[in-house]
Amino acid sequence: MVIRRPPDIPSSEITPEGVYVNRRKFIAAAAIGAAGAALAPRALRAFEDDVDQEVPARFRNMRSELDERLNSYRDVTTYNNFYEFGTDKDDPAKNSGDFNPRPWTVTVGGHCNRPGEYALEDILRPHTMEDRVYRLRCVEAWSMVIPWYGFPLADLIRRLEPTSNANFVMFRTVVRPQEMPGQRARVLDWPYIEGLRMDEAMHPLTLMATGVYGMDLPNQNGAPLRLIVPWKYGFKGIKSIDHIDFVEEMPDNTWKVSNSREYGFYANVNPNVDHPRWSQARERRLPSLFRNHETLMFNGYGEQVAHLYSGMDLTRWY
Ligand SMILES: Nc1nc2c(c(=O)[nH]1)N[C@H]1C(S)=C(S)[C@@H](COP(=O)(O)O)O[C@H]1N2
Ligand SMILES: [Mo]
Repeated sequence: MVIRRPPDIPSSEITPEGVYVNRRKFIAAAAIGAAGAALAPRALRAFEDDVDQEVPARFRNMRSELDERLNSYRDVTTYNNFYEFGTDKDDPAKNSGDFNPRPWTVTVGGHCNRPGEYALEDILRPHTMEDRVYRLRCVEAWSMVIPWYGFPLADLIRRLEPTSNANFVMFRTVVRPQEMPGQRARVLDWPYIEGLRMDEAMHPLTLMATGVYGMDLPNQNGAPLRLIVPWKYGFKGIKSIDHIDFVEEMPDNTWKVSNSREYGFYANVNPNVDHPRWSQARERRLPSLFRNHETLMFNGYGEQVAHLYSGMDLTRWY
């Protein structure tokens, strides 16, 4: 079922390289034209000669609910934010080869009836995996359309039986400086942490992702388990989760701790509230270099989620 290539085997040993690279170049040229290809951002261009992963056929004609085309597997897996592996967009793909997402344990704690240490398999086993095409809108004003693979966080939370004191859920990324070279520097406070209000966590759009394009998550995308909250800026989507805690008070989150003037807890995508240093009105849909898309309120998911914030001043709760 899983077609992912192990990170330690050079791709050239598995894929008929010439065939695939040529096909991909042809597709890219047909889609955006030679001039467009020449303008691809550096981090995407750097992998031009790398071999892409062949993706399952069901993705060939898949579009988002707004009829957007999907970003390529290569875009999704070579242009990343994952500061545990470095701060450049191509660092996570380049520097995550030594990261070992198996075996994996998730420690659950706080206000719930089922705390404990769960093997990843026990977390995943009862759940039915599905494809979910979501826009990912980074606070840095770029975006992609990505077919995640996973299950609703709500289903896991129900199994863990939070008590009435659980107002928020808090997540932590694993700490492994040996395998995560970015953690040897103090760029951020490690571990990376994130949180959701319980109603946000229980919302049916909120996903625990284990894969992308129907295959296991590559390390650079947060293997083996990461959060996706599609109406919020990308930084809420914490990667490589090894702790889940049910808490009473609003928890800290890494980017807010790092700079609370620029980043808040809610981080709802909002074209009307600018970042202090740049506008959030438009976004650059990769691989474009230009802000060629209008940013949509709640990243286009307003009909489903606006009610969660009725009566809240979103310029204050950014
Ligand atoms: N642990 C951890 N999770 C993280 C980050 C990070 O640096 N560390 N970066 C976040 C940011 S800013 C974004 S935009 C998304 C990017 O996810 P992707 O690389 O899978 O597209 O991951 C988020 N999750
Ligand atoms: Mo981001």
